[in-house]
Amino acid sequence: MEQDNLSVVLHSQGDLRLEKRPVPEPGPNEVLLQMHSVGICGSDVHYWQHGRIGDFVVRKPMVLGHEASGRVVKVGSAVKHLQVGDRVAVEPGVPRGMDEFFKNGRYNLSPTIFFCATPPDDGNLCRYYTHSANFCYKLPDNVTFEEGALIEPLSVGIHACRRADVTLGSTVLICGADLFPERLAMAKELGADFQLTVKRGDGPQQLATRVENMLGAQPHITIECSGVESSIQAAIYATRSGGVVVLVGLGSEMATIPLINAAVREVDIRGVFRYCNTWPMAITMLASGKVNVKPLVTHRFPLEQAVQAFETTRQGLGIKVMLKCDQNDQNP
Ligand code: 572
Ligand code: ZN
Repeated sequence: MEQDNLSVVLHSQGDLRLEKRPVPEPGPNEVLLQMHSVGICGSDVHYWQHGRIGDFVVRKPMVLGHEASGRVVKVGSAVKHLQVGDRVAVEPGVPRGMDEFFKNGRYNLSPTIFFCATPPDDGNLCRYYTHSANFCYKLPDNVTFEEGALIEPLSVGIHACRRADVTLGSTVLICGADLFPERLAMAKELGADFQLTVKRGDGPQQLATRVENMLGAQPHITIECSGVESSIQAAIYATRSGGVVVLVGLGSEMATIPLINAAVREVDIRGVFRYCNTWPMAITMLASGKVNVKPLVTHRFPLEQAVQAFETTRQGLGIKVMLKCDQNDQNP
């Protein structure tokens, strides 16, 4: 095995380095992965630019990356369901303890969860990475490594839909792609039926009316992905009485929102924290061909050009920037 474990390491705010680290040994319940494709997330760029997200501060060097797929190159002694050569998608959040959240199936809420590239936990933007085998999912032959990496952001969408009780026939408003024409065009290409660009000066109630006029009725559900206060306000006003608003985008700690309007119309406001139990469904969705995430990848860079890739993401160019970690296989 090649011994170079080139890794993308954030030392402190603004100090992103490519450095060689030792190849790790898998523990009994772990697998060693040769990483193949790792997407850059907004949070990776945020840690690079600001050195923190809320209370999570980069205090020691941390490997970035949590949207990942790779190939099993070594299995721990107790691993039963994976073999050397298997292609897998990595679920980056691994619960550490059997607390009440773990026991009731909502392990994403466990306060002690390990999560790739959330300080102090290292991510997987590197050539070789060890991970809990239970949180590595074998990919079918017709699902590419890049689709495997995109299961992570897809999981955020699946979990948001579950939290909102989206079902057949639901009318859903998604707030968040509206200020970037390229993103809006992609949303349309991938299945959005209507789109609305927010105009400067549009108040939240006016926006809600524009949404209703466009759809012919108010949406049952709103998935708010921007975290912007005015967008959360519009989300509440726009949602049909008895409906649900889920908050995916996280903005500032405090927000002024029309809480009484929501209360008297029985509009439920629900939080979303990452995801849990989504990888098996995501794999089924991709393998069936019913969900197409491939067009989301607009840029690819070899791992050696990680800093350029991060700069591309920072500038908001394209949609998903993918890093290609395997020198011998740069395919999708
Ligand atoms: O793909 C998972 C993910 N989660 C994000 C951001 C980007 N990608 N979160 C936003 C930040 N929070 S946090 O609670 N935190 C830093 C742990 O503020 C987690 C979810
Ligand atoms: Zn992310």
